[in-house]
Amino acid sequence: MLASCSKDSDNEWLRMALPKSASTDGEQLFGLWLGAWIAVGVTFLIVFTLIIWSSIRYRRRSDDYVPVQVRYHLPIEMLYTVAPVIAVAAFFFHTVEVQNDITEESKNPDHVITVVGQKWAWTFDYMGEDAVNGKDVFDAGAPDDIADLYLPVGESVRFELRSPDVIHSFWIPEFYRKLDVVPGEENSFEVTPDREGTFKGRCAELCGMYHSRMLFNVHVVSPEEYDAHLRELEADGNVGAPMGGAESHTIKGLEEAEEEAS
Ligand SMILES: [Cu+2]
Repeated sequence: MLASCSKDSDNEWLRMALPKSASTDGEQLFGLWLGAWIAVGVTFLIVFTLIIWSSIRYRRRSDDYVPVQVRYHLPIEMLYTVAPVIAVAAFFFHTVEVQNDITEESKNPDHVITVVGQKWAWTFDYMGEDAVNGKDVFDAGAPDDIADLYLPVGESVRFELRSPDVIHSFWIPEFYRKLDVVPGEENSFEVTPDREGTFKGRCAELCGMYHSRMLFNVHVVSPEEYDAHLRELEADGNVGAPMGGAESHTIKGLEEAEEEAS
């Protein structure tokens, strides 16, 4: 509660702990989130009021008085069987509706970025139309030097998720989206960032010893800055399409730590 008073918190509590959205899916996903909280709140109030009311109204008032014992009350039993089914059906309906909408992928997104999650860092490969002078460029992170993901504001991006080792999960909280990165599977999703800013990305699947170091920075910038960044990557020699930076597989002190642990 106190943390929510901080200037940085930006009234997060008003959004029920969600960060401020940075993608065009935000409104719809937030509607689902808020609707679920309202439904849960209303259900809680009704149930809690009934519990309090009935335990006061029908309490045992003296030692020689036993309240009326009710059993096999068909209407009540019907109610508490049918009501949860209706509630779950409503949640299910709205979830599927929003899910179908946001997981739909366009044939030609403005950008396609291959995201490689490997123990314990991320690599971002900018390919296809984003190639600089015909060459794909990339940004490979390492646990002690996390990668930067650049995205142009207002343009659609498809992330193609790849893992050479174990299951990771690609999560950018401000996009309200995360998806598992599964070895051998080709998971993908699309977003259109709608607000410039710098955000934190994380791995959301406990993937091993240095899972907590699997961070990355997300920079949503103007299309001009985006192009400039890709040219910078090319100038720095980050050219080609590696399936993960080789240095990401080795961590200083890892072998010693593993020996110690075994
Ligand atoms: Cu991971």
